[in-house]
Amino acid sequence: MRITATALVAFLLLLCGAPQAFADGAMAGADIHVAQTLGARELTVVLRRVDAVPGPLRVNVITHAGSQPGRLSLRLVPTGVGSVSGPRTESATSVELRDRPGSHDATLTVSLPGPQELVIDNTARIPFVVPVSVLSPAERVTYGGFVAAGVLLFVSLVVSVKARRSWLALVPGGGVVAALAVAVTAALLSASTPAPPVPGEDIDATVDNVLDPYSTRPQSTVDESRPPVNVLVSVQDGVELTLRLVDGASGRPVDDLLIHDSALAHLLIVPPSGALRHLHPVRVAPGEYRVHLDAPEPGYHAVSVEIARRGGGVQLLRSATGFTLPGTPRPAVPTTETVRAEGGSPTTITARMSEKRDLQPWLGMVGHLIIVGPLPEEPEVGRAAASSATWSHVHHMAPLTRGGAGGLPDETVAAYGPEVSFTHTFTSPGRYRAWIQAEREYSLMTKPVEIVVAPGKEPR
Ligand SMILES: [Cu+2]
Repeated sequence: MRITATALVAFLLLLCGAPQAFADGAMAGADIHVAQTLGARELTVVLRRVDAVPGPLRVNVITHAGSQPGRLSLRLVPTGVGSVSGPRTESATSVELRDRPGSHDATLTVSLPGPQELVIDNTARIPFVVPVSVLSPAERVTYGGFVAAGVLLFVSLVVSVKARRSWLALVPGGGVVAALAVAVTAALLSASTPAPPVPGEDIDATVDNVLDPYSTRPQSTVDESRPPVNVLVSVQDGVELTLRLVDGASGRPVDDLLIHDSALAHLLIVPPSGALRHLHPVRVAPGEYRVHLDAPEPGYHAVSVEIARRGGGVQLLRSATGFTLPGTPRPAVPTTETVRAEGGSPTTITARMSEKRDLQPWLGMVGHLIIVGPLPEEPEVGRAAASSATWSHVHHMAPLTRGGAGGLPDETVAAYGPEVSFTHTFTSPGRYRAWIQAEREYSLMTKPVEIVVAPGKEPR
């Protein structure tokens, strides 16, 4: 009897502690953060992890300072074709955006796993994949072990009550201990075994924004190289910018973008004044992205788009043409600070962006640094940027740490900074223009900096 009682206590203790042990393996999926410049609003849409299908998909829409209040419609459309079957039910809701910046919650229903699109305001279409929850072999053994231990525990209780010889209870009691040992070992191992492949991933190769952006799934299936992308820029009515991403080899629309650094596409526009615009165009159709330009400047604009293709790594595309809006260009905005650096060796650039630790993560990072240069002698910053040799996007040195549930902290966490620092190696001497970006009180701050790079040793 003593053995069974001890086993019972051990079993209960382990059962309580167990989910923690295999959380990494079993709970496939994490949150997806997507920045969207929708109309005049800059939104961050957070898709929370889906735990069960059919089940709820919680969505947070985070607005920023000065964002227009109003209603936003959300629609979840399953887009998968092929092996995933079931009723293809759309789910729709709307969210009322308040005057004050912050998070707004909505809940949609996922009817079946596989590729989906979240359609916002009938315009922006965010592709992502809800994985079918699959147990890894280690998790299967864990569950099996606990079930076996439970059954044997019951058997040993019955035996010890009914049987005349008490030593008979030792047989199932020993089984309980063995089953528990197997279950616990498997639970401990499951944290280090790779997650199983996500069924449905192969259904539609054009989307891979699985609700698990930090997964350690083997990359061997996606390491084929991708040809470069051409970005075609056009402007309608002087305010609506359309980007067409075209595959350099096939000429077809590029629709295999991954969400990287919390966006499908990071658009950087340098206008004549040099006041950088960092926007996140919405996907309106395969390979087609659109963004609204708020208070556009006249003159020539240099354009760059940062994307990540499935299996193709991050590409910083530069538009060969840029775009020009009619009118007389504004004079350049002076930079507030000049930093000196030496070519060929790593330079650390630090900026104080607040008085206290109240910076909020933006695009999954505390700070962003965009560098353009070396700039030729040219009064219009846009034209100078277009003919400069390098454009770079650098992140704050310390990455954000993941929370207990595996997700990154979102913008509601104002606990970082006040300093942001970046390390970059300049390859050529000359004058660069850089912009340091950080978020505070739901407002994006952009600090223009001049960097003067002296000739140094050649980088190896
Ligand atoms: Cu961006």
